[in-house]
Order: sequence, then structure tokens, then C-alpha cells
Amino acid sequence: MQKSSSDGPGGERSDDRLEVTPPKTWAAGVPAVYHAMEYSLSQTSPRRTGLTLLNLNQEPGFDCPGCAWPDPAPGKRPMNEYCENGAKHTNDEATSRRVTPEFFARHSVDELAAKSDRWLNQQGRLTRPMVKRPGSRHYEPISWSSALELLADELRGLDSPDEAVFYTSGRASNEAAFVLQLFARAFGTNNLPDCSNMCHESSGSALNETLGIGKGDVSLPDIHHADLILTVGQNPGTNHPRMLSALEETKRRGGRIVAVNPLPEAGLARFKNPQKPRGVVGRGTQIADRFLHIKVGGDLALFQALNMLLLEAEEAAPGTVLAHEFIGTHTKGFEEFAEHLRASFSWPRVEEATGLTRAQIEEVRDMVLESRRVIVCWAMGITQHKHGVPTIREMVNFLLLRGNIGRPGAGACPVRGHSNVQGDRTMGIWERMPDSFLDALGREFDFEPPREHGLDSVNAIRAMRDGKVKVFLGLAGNFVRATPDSEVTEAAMRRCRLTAHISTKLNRSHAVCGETALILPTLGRTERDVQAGGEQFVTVEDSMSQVHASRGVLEPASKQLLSEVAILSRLARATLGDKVPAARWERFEADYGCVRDHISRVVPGFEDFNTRVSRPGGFGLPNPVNEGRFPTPSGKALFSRNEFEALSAPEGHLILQTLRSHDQWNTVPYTDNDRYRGIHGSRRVVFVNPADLRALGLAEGAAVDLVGVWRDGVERRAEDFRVVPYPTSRGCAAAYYPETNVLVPLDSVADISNTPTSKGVVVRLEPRERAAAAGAEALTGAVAEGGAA
Ligand SMILES: Nc1nc2c(c(=O)[nH]1)N[C@H]1C(S)=C(S)[C@@H](COP(=O)(O)OP(=O)(O)OC[C@H]3O[C@@H](n4cnc5c(=O)[nH]c(N)nc54)[C@H](O)[C@@H]3O)O[C@H]1N2
Ligand SMILES: Nc1nc2c(c(=O)[nH]1)N[C@H]1C(S)=C(S)[C@@H](COP(=O)(O)OP(=O)(O)OC[C@H]3O[C@@H](n4cnc5c(=O)[nH]c(N)nc54)[C@H](O)[C@@H]3O)O[C@H]1N2
Ligand SMILES: [Mo]
Repeated sequence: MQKSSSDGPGGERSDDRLEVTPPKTWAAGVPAVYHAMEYSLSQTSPRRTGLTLLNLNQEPGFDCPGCAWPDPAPGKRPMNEYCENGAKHTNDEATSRRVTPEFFARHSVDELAAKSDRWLNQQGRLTRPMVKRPGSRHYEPISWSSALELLADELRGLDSPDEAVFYTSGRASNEAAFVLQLFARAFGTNNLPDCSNMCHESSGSALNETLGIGKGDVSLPDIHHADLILTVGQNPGTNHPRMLSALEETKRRGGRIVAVNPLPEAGLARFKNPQKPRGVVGRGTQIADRFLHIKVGGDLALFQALNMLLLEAEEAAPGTVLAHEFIGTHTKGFEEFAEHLRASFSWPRVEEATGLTRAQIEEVRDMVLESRRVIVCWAMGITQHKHGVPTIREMVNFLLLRGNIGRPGAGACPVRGHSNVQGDRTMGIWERMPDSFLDALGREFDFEPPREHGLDSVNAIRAMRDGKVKVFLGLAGNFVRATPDSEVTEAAMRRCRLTAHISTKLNRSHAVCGETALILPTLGRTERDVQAGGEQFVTVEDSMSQVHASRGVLEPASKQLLSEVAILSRLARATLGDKVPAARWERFEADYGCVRDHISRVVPGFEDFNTRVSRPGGFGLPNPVNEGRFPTPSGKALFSRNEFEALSAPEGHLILQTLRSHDQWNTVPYTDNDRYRGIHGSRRVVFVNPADLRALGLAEGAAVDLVGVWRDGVERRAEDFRVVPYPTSRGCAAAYYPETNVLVPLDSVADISNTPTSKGVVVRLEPRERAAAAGAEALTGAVAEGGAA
């Protein structure tokens, strides 16, 4: 048997600082303000903190980099339209700490690779372009022109443009994303993987197929006016805190909310809005009216059950349940879907897969029948499963049955992660852009873009591993930590001839690098961006397709920083010369308005971009679904037939989901605490239901290794975690990402979308020799078995 083991960078161990308190039953309120300020002031001065927070999500001002949740329209926006985590995230960028050339002289790449993610981030902002040359173990300073020449030379020296990959993380602006994809395609490849491949790719796949558009059809006013919202597989209290204000509004207007989650997350229980007096002194608002404590991976079964119940209700009272006219006019495949479901449906199987009773699901059916306008919201708890795509298709079936698509107060709402991840896709960051986009791009710049599909994130790792890709360029992000199978991915990255990262802060992808490596430090969203053509702004698109401007206010962290657009434009010029004369790279750098002019002619919905984006609040992109059009090949929304699928683990094993703490931003932990879940002082914890712990013979606080079990027979091991009894569903465990990415096999991916199955990893907990007794004493707080909040 092959062995692959890692205890994480820096040989991090669980330590005896761990303290466990009972999980919180409400989110936000005054403590959120306190913690936001505490972290902000640990990073920078009160003056800078004040400046960033006053300009966050304001007109003019900059878009919060924290998440993609939309802002209310200008005029309806409170002075403080931000949340605890947005404030922490912003001031993590605005930090006064700096990483200098002396820092790199002191620390070799090997030393940096041994540090924790948190330590690396805490060193502060990158300030100078740096190079690590072949054979050397240290980064040293390099001029911008030499750095970009070096990268351009490597690119030009490749046997084929497909030996390069260009990764984008969803922080990049529309302008930077557009320039990057133009450069990659002019260079000759569609190798444009992005963080979306690990994130909402399953949503895009399912929605494109069934509705003809890869995005949702819900806006903020729809959320406010819904009668019923199902929030499935997401933790808004931590990851989209401003969504709680929107859900509070839904409740105020009489709407109801059903939360579906293996964990009773604090934000789904009760919310104290820190922007309102009643949130500061009162009990707050109860968010979820019903909590379905589902088993990990049970959502396809749940929605099939709801759909079956709706079909039965229609049979019992014909003409009263289903939206016959809508189904007849706007959809295709209803009969086949209904027949398939009736033939394959089984209650015992649903109860086994969901851990819910039939009565619990029938209660939700009743709520659906009482509601005219229904929305389903979801995030990573759905997309990062082998059967993520069929699960979302089944949610679409659920919405279509009662005509809950394309009308006010109803619809499908994939809640996006990164603040501009949706915009980057709109701009052409995708390895499989449709021909219509490539035709328009080719026409605008008078060249022939490559048509063959490129590599997504998982396939890019395979290609690097196999020596087929030799140059990696990352526009933002932390590729080696965000991706699965850390050992495999790190070896793949180290095999590259050159790796280069356009980054604001130090992370592990700079330390686990190719033979030659470049750090290209860039301006963040908080910073003023002055170019030859004057002060610039960039644009972003939120989760609900609203496009607006973002303008930084702070002095840049270093005079040596270039903007993302400037770096990419100069790189394109150095690599391509005048291969594509219509792409006037110097002008792009001088005036981003010029990039937007091109976008307005290439990307549908962006006509007259420069004028419309200068209006307060920007503009909304057209959504054909809301105009009653489904741009599928048949012009109709599709009902789909989905084979039943659920997750199971052999005797003595658990299904592990890997998720975010309250104090991290993706691959970057800010502290070792997870306040809402009662964890303080360590991230190496695994949450397990107390009944499972008893069955496994494990004590509270026991030190264990998490050992991944998959069909390839490779033993993947994440070492030294502490067991924390927690009300997660039976048979399911949870632990933090990215420490557990080592356990996710590269080849374990979602069908169709190729997204790593980060929420469904079969593991066993192997007790470590080191006796846990001493540590266990430090633990306090008992957790009721299976108790919901
Ligand atoms: N503060 C902060 N904000 C963020 C981020 C951050 O790291 N920090 N990241 C951003 C990004 S890129 C993204 S994509 C989003 C992520 O936002 P989320 O999707 O909320 O993030 P996760 O922490 O991965 O949480 C997944 C949730 O799904 C639940 N879950 C897991 N498996 C299942 C399942 O099988 N079924 C159901 N029904 N539920 C399940 C988990 O218990 C958890 O509540 O947040 C964005 N916003
Ligand atoms: N096991 C497991 N793995 C997962 C997930 C999971 O739930 N479980 N979630 C997945 C998801 S949803 C996502 S989106 C990915 C995230 O994957 P990524 O987007 O690749 O990772 P981030 O942690 O967001 O990247 C952080 C880095 O971005 C850089 N950065 C920050 N702001 C800027 C900027 O303005 N410009 C530039 N150029 N650089 C900037 C900084 O250097 C910082 O260190 O991870 C995925 N991986
Ligand atoms: Mo994400």
C-alpha cells in the first residue's frame, strides 16, 4: 500500500491550548463589532481602520473583498454596510506590516514552506518583485522589467502554448480578468483554470443545462419578498454575514426560513443585527423556522422526497399543486421526470440517506404548499459532492414544479464566494468559454482564439504532475492550498520550470514553487491606483449580477507595487510584442476605461459600460430567465431525471466534510479560534457526534490521525487532531480546510463539474499513541447529542 502523509505545513500539531466551550446559538451582535475591531487594530492603525471601514461598500468607495453578497441600492445602504468578517478581511489587506527583501534573505523557501498558513499571512504585504533562481533556496529582488522579461522568455520558449496555465482567483477585477484571458488566448491557450472549479462549478454546470444560464435568477428584493427560503449547505453567519440582514428582512415581512445542514450553525439560528438598535440590545431575530439536521450528502434524497410529495399532493387534489401553465409553456421533460421519480423512489432509502424522518420532510412540504414564492439558496455544502450537479438539478426540478423560477420573490440562488468570482467568469475566465464569446473576442481583436478546451484546476494539477505543463501563473489566490491532495499538488507544483504569482500577501504557493519562481506584488482593492491616464477604478459583479465600480482610498503598501492590469499588460507586451496589434496593451495600463470599451463590445450586457458603471450602484446584467426566456437549445427550462445517490462509509468510518472556521478567509486563517462553534486556540480539531464517539470508543479530547480511505488504496493521513463532541449528524464529521486538503483525493471529483469532493471524504479516526488524558482535562463544555439549535 502506498503511503502519503502530512501533518500540515510547519509540522503543526494540535496543542494543549485548545479550549472548547458550548457552541453559540446566535450570530453577530456587539461581539462581532468587537472582534472586527480587535483584529483590524492588530493589523493597522485606528486611522487606517477608520478610513477603510468608512469607504467599504460605499459610493464612491471600494467593494468589500469579503464575499459576493450584493449591497442594497444606494440610498438604502446603511453607513456601515459591512460585517465583522468583511472588516477583518479588509484590514488584513490594509495591514501596516511589510514583507521586505531582507525578510527573504533571512528565510529560505524551505523555511517558509515549514511555516503555517497563518504565520505566512501575518508577515504582511508583499512590497517588491522577487525571484528565486534555479538552484537557489532564497528569493532575491528583481526589477519589474527583468521579472516580466524572464517570464515572457519562459513562455516563448515552450513547445506549445498549452504547456502554460493561467489560474485566477475570484478577487481579480473584471478589467484584470479580461486582460488575462485576452493575453492567454492571444498567446494560444484556453488553460484558464480558476477557483470556481473548486467552488460553484457544480452550480454552473447544473444551471446551464437546465435553465440555459450558469447563474441564479434571484435579486436582493426577491430575498426580501420570498414567502419561503430554503438555505441549504451554507453557513451565512460566517461566510455571508450580510445575508443575515436580508433574511432578517424576509422574516420581518412574514417569510419563513428552513435551514438544511449537518451542523446547527449559529447564524442559521438567531441573528442580532449590529446595525440596528434592536440587534444591539434585544434578543435578535430567529432566522430558521425549521432546521433539518441532514446527513452529509443527503440533499439529493431530500429534494427527490419533496418532489415526490408534491407529485402526490397534485394527484390527491388535481390542478391545485403544480404550475401547469408554466410547466406546459416554459419547460420540457416533465412527464419523463415524474415517471422516473415515481418508479425509482423509496422512503427507507431517503430516511437512511438524510437521517430525517418522513414526517419532518412532510412538514416542509406543507410549508412549500403554503408559499407562493419560494427560493432555494445554497453553497459549498451542495457543490463539493460527487453528486453535486444532480443535487442542484433536482433543486431546479423542485422550483420548476410550482413555477418558482423567473418571477419576483422566487428562484435559484447559488450564493457565491469570492467577491468577483462571478464577474471573472463573465469576463471569459473559463477553460471552456462558448464559441459565441470566442467569436466576439476574435472579431474585436482581429485574431483567431484557440477553440480546444483548456485545463481546469484538477486537470492542470494532473498535467503539471505528468510534466505536460511547465509554466504556472496565478492571478491572486493560493493554488497549492486551495486544491486537493496536497502532497500530489505540491509535488506537481515543484515539478514546474517556472511558477509566478501576482499576489498581495505571502502564502504557501510562494514557498512550494517551481525551479524558478516569481513573486509579483500588486495593489489591493483598498489602495489608490494612479496610472498615466489618471486615477483609476475597477469593476466587479456581485452574486446577483449587479456590476459596479470599486475605487481604493489608501496609499499603496509600497511604491514598487503595480496594479494587476499593469502587470498583465506589460507581460502581454513582453511576451507577444505586436502579435495582436488591436490589443493596445500600453493603453490598457494607462486607462482602464479603454479595457471597458473593449468589454462593452465583446461581452453581452455590457453595452455602454463606461457610462453605465459611473452611475451610483452601477447596473444589473440582463437575466433572460427573469424575462421568461430560457437560453437552452430547446428554449425551455429542463426537468431532469437524476439517479438516486448518497454517501456511505464502511463500519467504523465517518464521512468528513472540510469547512471554514469563523476566523479564516479561505486558505488564510486569521486566528486559531472559531467562536460560534466554541473552539479556541487550535484548528486541529475534528467535530464528531457524541454517539459516534461512543461507538468508536473514543474519548472527548482524544488525539487522533484522520486517515482517508479511497478506492485508489493510497493512505492519506492528516496527523494529530483533537476529537470534539459536537451536534453534527450521525456518521458525519467536520474539520477545517485547508489543513485537511491532504485527505481529498485528486481523482475524487464531482460528476460533470470536476469539482473536488471536499465535503465528502471517508475517513477513520486513528488514536495516536500519545495519551490524550492530559489534554482532555483542558476541555470543558458538554454538547447535547444531536441537539439542534
Ligand atoms: N469569512 C469568510 N467569508 C467567506 C469565505 C471565508 O473563507 N471566510 N469564503 C468565501 C468563499 S470562496 C465561499 S465559496 C463561501 C463559502 O461559504 P459556505 O459554503 O458557507 O462555506 P463552508 O464553510 O465550506 O460551509 C459549508 C456549509 O455547508 C454545510 N454542509 C456540509 N456538507 C453538507 C451537506 O452535505 N449538505 C448540507 N445541506 N450542508 C452541508 C456545512 O455544515 C457548512 O455549514 O464563503 C465566502 N465567504
Ligand atoms: N478542502 C477544501 N478545499 C477547498 C474548499 C473547501 O471548502 N474545502 N473551498 C474551495 C473554494 S470554495 C475556493 S473559492 C478556493 C479558494 O482558493 P483561492 O482563491 O486560490 O485562495 P484564497 O485563499 O482566496 O487566496 C488567498 C491569496 O490571494 C491573494 N490575494 C488576496 N487579495 C488579492 C488581490 O486583491 N489581488 C491579488 N492579485 N491577490 C490577492 C493573497 O496573496 C492571498 O494569500 O479553495 C477551495 N478549496
Ligand atoms: Mo469559493
